[in-house]
Amino acid sequence: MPKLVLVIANKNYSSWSLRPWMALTMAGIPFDEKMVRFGEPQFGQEIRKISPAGRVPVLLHGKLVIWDSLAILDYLAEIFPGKNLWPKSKAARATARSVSNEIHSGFSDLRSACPMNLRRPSKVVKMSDAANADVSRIEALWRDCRKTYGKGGKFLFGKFSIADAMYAPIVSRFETYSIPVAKDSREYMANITSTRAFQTWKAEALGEPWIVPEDEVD
Ligand SMILES: N[C@@H](CCC(=O)N[C@@H](CS)C(=O)NCC(=O)O)C(=O)O
Repeated sequence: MPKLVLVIANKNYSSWSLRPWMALTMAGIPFDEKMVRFGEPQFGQEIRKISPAGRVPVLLHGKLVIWDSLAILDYLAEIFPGKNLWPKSKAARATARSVSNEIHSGFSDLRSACPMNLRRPSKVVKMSDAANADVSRIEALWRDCRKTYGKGGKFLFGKFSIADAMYAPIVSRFETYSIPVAKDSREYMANITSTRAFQTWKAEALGEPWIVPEDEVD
């Protein structure tokens, strides 16, 4: 099988890059990574040489170019069926896909109020009602998934799955913007942040010297 190459941007800011990186790392799938840096004048030109969509992440597999974080995760689930990146049972899988698509196409109020910035000292930010409604919905869906499918495991569907990878950037946002959440949400967040994968990503993010002013929220 050709080598997998994951093209990402700055670990401090690139929430969409974190998703496939986290899934690959949690599953122990070997891959190379290549970074195209935000805030550099040549970012657009560089990324367009790799993917016409002009965004990260991108997965390169031989001649195949796969862009979009969820498409990459789906492809990985297909080529590594033994890793069970989606939950095994049909009902759990359908729900995992629903919550993954919900974050993929939604929660824009929360996302724009709180851009991922792992380096940010944990501090409250003023949130709109719409952003607070996003937080409540996320907590409710985490709770439902864990209650229905997650018993006996630390993650939304028990074992780590694509759904957890999709929500890992949200976990980081809840932390860095000191968003008040319920005890069960905090427990789930700790289960994500205590993984070696998340800690490695975060340590590398904190070691990055580059500041992108438009992604910094006071
Ligand atoms: N739906 C895409 C969105 C990717 C995306 O928006 N990536 C951002 C960075 S995290 C990006 O490349 N932004 C560069 C730009 O807008 O020029 C995915 O899930 O991969």
